[in-house]
Amino acid sequence: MAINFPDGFLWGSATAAYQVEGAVAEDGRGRSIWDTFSHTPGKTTHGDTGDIADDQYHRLDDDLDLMAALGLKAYRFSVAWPRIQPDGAGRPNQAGLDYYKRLVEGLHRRSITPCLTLYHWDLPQALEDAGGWTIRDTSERFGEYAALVFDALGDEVPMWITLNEPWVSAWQGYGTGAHAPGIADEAKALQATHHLLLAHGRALDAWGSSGAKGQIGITLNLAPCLPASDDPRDGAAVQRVDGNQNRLFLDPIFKGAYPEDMVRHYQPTSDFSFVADGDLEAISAPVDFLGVNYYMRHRVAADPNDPERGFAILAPGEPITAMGWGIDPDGLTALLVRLDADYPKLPLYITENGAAFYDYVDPEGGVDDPERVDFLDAHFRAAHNAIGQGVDLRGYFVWSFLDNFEWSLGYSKRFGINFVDFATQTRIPKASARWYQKVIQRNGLDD
Ligand code: IFM
Repeated sequence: MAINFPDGFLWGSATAAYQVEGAVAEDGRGRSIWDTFSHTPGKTTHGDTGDIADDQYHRLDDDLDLMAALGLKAYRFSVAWPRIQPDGAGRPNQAGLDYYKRLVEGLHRRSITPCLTLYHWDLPQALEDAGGWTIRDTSERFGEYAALVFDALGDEVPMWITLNEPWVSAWQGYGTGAHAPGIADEAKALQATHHLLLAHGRALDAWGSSGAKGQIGITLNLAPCLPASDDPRDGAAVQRVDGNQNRLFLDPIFKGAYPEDMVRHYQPTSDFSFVADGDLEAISAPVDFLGVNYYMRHRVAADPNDPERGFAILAPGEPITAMGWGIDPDGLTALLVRLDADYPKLPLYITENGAAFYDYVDPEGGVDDPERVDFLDAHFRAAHNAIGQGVDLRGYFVWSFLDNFEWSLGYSKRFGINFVDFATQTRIPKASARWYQKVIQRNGLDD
């Protein structure tokens, strides 16, 4: 069926600083936790690092031209905190600010709306050395950093995101240790959860006093959860996964309280004494929109070895992506409709959705990726379905504009709609990029 999106629907694509910029030691940039982590033997696939990545720092104009050729209406990028404050505190590094000014001006010149994320996981190493997200002070430092960026770019950027996927920063960074800084400690993951949320609150405070124009929100990676069976123990396990992945972030932001079942659940690890008076008011200060990153839905079973606290996320059935993630567009509709029902009505954006597949350059020099076209087609339709059910969805950012550094998996996973030959830094628009160009032009999908 042919479908049309609402007028003005914001079609974009996204990247993040450490995944694409490279130039990690240039123009005064300090070290981040991802520099340290990726240079630690055994932490990333093939020992890959973001030292060069897509070299976007040096190829900015070419990449901007590529965005314009694609017809993008918006580009979501992140600012590397260690470019602005190399040690995470104090006066701003002008060369770092200048880079992002150039990026934002380049977008405006091409009529592409800049969407700026303040934090996409690259904490200055100096702040990690002092305790990182496990301590309150980091939230205060983040508020100061945000104020510097608002001051420099507040008039130029219409769309701001405080944090990208705080669940990943807290639970992969401090819970499993699969991400930087590589700590595996549930109590610390809870502290990090709170201090990240408080950092969001401190950025909102700074936003209020900055006089910056535009809209501000936060991006969460949310995953709907289904029980593996009718067994009530599976139902209880679903509540635990939903609680950790979704409500632990949504509830403080939109309801001003941590979910009671989660506070009880984590009682053996933490008494939540890190929550000080006024924190939840700061965290639940109004935002203009919610950014949703959707990749998968979880099927959850009880863990027979730990029926009270445990759970198992089952391996997805076919089809799956190169990440081994299940392809489930209906999960996106379900998620958007649930957000609309359970939380205050406000504009939503899909700030990331996309997929990794095994892309390669064919003998003619092209990259055909029909799986990605099918994936995006199905998810765009799922989003449209949610709009039809009354959800106020305003835009959609495809992850990612370029193949890039996929964190602990290095360059082994390709999410881009543009192929990157990492040896030469050549970009080749994949078939999905050409397809997306038509979607944008048509503001919808054909039969
Ligand atoms: O590459 C990441 C991105 O940085 C955050 N969201 C998920 C993407 C794919 O794993």
